[in-house]
Amino acid sequence: MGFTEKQEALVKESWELMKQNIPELSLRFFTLILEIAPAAKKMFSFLKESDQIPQNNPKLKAHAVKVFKMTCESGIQLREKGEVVVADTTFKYLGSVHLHKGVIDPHFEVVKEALLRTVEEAVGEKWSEEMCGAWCEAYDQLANAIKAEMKEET
Ligand code: HEM
Ligand code: ISQ
Repeated sequence: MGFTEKQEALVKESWELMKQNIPELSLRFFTLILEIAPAAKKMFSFLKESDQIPQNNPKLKAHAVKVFKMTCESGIQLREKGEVVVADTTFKYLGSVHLHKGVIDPHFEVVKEALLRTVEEAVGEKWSEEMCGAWCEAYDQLANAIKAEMKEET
């Protein structure tokens, strides 16, 4: 299924709103992931020293932002090129990182749920079924590309 101009506009619009509140949203995103799947804790290096989610960890923030940004970009690429392409990294690398951290397919649903909830909270009353569908589609395509590389390496 292609990504429509409307879907691209919705993803871009919400990302513009989200950008104004990056530190809080990245923390919220990460907190939601661990709330949905507490067992995911041990995979993240940011949490090695303690059980508490670090409130001001630059690496955590940078990674979380990257996930939002990549999902948003994925929507744009889907519209422009009909497929997902990534900038400044490769799916091979991403597949490899996730595989070696012990990520498995069902985890992608956890991150998806957390991502959608973070966007929903961030945009407030602008949230709609259509906006949800747009992020959902962009995320699924991105996740599928990473999952495919993970299988390739096993
Ligand atoms: C690392 C993106 C899904 C767990 C990363 C990195 C990126 C990223 C960009 C940093 C790689 C690096 O430069 O080192 C994404 C995207 C996803 C996704 C775009 C989905 C479309 C997941 C899922 C999990 C997960 C489902 C499992 C809960 C991790 C872990 C790391 C990581 C544990 C290593 C963090 C660390 O300790 O340094 N991810 N990820 N990711 N991701 Fe994901
Ligand atoms: C890495 N991969 C997926 C989601 C993430 C959220 C916060 C920090 C790092 C992440």
